[in-house]
Amino acid sequence: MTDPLTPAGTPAGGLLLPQQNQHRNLLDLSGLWHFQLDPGEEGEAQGWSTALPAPRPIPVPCSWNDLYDDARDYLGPAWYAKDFWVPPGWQGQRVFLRVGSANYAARVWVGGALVTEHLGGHLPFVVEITQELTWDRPNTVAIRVENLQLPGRVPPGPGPSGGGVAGVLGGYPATTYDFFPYAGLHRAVVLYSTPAGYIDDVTARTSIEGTDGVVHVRVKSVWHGAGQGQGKLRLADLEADLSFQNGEAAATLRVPAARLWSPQDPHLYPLTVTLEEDGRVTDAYTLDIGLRTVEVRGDQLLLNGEPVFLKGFGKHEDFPLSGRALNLPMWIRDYALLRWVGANSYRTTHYPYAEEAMLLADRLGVLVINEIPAVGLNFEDPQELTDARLAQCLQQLRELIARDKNHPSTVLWCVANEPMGGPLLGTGDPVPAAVESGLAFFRELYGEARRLDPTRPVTLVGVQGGPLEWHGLFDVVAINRYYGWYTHGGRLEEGARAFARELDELHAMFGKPLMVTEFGTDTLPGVHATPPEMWTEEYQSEFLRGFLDAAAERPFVAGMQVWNFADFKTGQGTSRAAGMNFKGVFTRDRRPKLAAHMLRERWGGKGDG
Ligand code: BDP
Repeated sequence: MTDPLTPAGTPAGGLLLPQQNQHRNLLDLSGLWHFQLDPGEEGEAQGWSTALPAPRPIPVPCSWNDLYDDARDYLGPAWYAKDFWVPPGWQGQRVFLRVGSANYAARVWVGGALVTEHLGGHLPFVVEITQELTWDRPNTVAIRVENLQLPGRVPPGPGPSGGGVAGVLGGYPATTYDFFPYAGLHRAVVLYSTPAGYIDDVTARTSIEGTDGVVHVRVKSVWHGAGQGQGKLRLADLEADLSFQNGEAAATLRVPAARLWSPQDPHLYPLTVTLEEDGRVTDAYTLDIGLRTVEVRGDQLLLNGEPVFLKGFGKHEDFPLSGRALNLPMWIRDYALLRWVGANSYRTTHYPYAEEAMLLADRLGVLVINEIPAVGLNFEDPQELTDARLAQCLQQLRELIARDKNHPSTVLWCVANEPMGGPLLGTGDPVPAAVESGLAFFRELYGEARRLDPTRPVTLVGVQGGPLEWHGLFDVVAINRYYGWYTHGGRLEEGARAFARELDELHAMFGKPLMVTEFGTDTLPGVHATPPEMWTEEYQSEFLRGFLDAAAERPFVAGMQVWNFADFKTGQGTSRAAGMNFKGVFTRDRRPKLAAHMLRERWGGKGDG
């Protein structure tokens, strides 16, 4: 019998965030690396994996695009290299290299030997490098990263049918999505060590029985011996024994009078897993978990059994100079502003965000819709492209769930943003063959998400005027709507009425909770008009107000997320002034527009930011 907690097809090893404790070590290789563009694709043949011939300095993590003029629109291969010593105290342990995010395709060499490859720009990958290391001189790590927009990738490059919203908008560099194709090593590259037998993965699932919080924990370990062994789980003053068979063990803890995790009280319990040999602890791993449940009942979304409403935004990992890379000052400021404006949620549009962002969301009580990078899918493209994209989507979904399954803040998985199956925005009917192809594709993704994680609802975000059939497969209906902007321009009231009408139609059609995961208007800061005109601060504010009013009268609407939290960089094109999407309610440097003040009043924002 297949255990649903350890399904086939998950990444070979676990993706636990590395940590330092008395049994394991951690060395962050962030800092200055050597960097070289490789437009002639000669690096592999020329042995750049051992030394770069003409390197320039680059920080890791960082996108390469905003740093050097010739790198701005460059998407081909580029090389990163760094020398490092392994601390002598690590000898006798197993040593791993973990890359937090290499966008999009990566090949990694240690000491000139190719050790791993990875596809997909926003999820970590790990390789053991114990055998490749030297201890008496520095080691060299070289990583080749490229971000070509190829049609078989996810997100796809433009296929024969063009693609996505950006395909309609045009733009340079050509993408199928409406954000800048930042590239490079976007998160930390770390070395970590473990004992020979180590904890490889932990899955903690929580439920509520009366006032008890129940935590079911499954642990995967890698043993140097026969795959048997002992261990323990600890949570507060509770303890349970783990007895491993073939490297796996499970136990359940029951927390009486549990303090449940919620945005109002984001209480976390530290859960510690240990391995033991002859009564001696040989490895330990601690993670903070939240006791909470999420479920869909009828047309309601429930957190801990009570209806919950998501107020918030779609966002981007986007900031000048650092591009899409982990930028902790940005995250700390963004969480402060989410609180200031009274939001309790965001969606990781349109790719998984940094692990640090997820940890902060757990700690601060922010509800996250966690999305794979499936943006710009077009089901009018040939089936072989669809098949290649499905394989990539499945891999990224597995990696995302492996990485983020223990975060209480993740309340929904999202498997795609605005897939297309024909004309957009009501300009024509969906194409039946594309709709069919999408149905098969999404049935598979939905099934995989539920198989890997039966504890969270799953959604798909639909585009205005796109096929509605696909929503029927999912637990929550999520839609992006721009009545009053891309349609009904300049006519706010008419737009809000069309929006309200569609909400009622979708509710009648599906009877499921409905979320509006994008609505917004481009808004130039400092530009005003009364009566409101498109692109002004008044227009944005009134547009958002109209949508919020319509949703407030409809109890089946479980969330309203404004597009976007902040202005962000896009490619260049006629509808993106200065290469920017201006739909932020904050500017790119996080100053509030009029709409931010309106939202704060409406959402009861607290604090001084
Ligand atoms: C939606 C997309 C989003 C775009 C937004 C817009 O999901 O990525 O940035 O429209 O046009 O279609 O601003």
